[in-house]
Amino acid sequence: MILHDSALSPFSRKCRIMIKAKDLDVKIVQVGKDGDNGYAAGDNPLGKVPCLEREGSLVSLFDSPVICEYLDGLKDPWLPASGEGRWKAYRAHRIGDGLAEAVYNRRYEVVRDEKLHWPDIITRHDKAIENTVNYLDSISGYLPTKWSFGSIAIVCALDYADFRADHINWRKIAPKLANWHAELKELPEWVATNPY
Ligand SMILES: N[C@@H](CCC(=O)N[C@@H](CS)C(=O)NCC(=O)O)C(=O)O
Repeated sequence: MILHDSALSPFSRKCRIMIKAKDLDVKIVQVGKDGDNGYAAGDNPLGKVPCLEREGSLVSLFDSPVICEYLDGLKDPWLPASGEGRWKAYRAHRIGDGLAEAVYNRRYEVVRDEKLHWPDIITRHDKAIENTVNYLDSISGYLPTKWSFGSIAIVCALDYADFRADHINWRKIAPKLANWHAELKELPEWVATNPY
């Protein structure tokens, strides 16, 4: 299998953490931009990374939550098979991805020529980032201090916020979350996949 990847992408990094933590046989290939088509991300018509190319005649998989669920099922699943725990894990993963999306969308607003900035939407993204970090702080006591289906997304989003939205200074808003994050930062997969 091949993961079409871009090192800075928080969505791709979730997959890299999982591949490493589970020691899966997946080749990770860095892809570049393909002009107006987005990334040259293998068989993904959306032109986005990550994209997982599977062997044989099987179709490629995207977006990242689908890839993560597929990879997770290959070995020692982190995602509970059923019950409330499964929904909690999806929810935590989605909170992480939503945070990364807010940072990503903000970034694409502010890299434009300043005359084209839309202040209301920048504020909207900033609010989403702040509110989500605040919320995560309030539940940080329940977050597992190891990799899980939820924690990979949250950690990748927080690191991406450090990189692209450092004006928010999320550790100041969320000191308990910062302590939680500091524990996961020690894990070898964090160190090996950190691109920033
Ligand atoms: N919902 C998608 C988001 C993926 C995404 O937005 N990837 C960005 C890189 S961080 C990308 O490929 N952007 C290229 C583009 O849209 O042109 C997922 O979870 O996989």
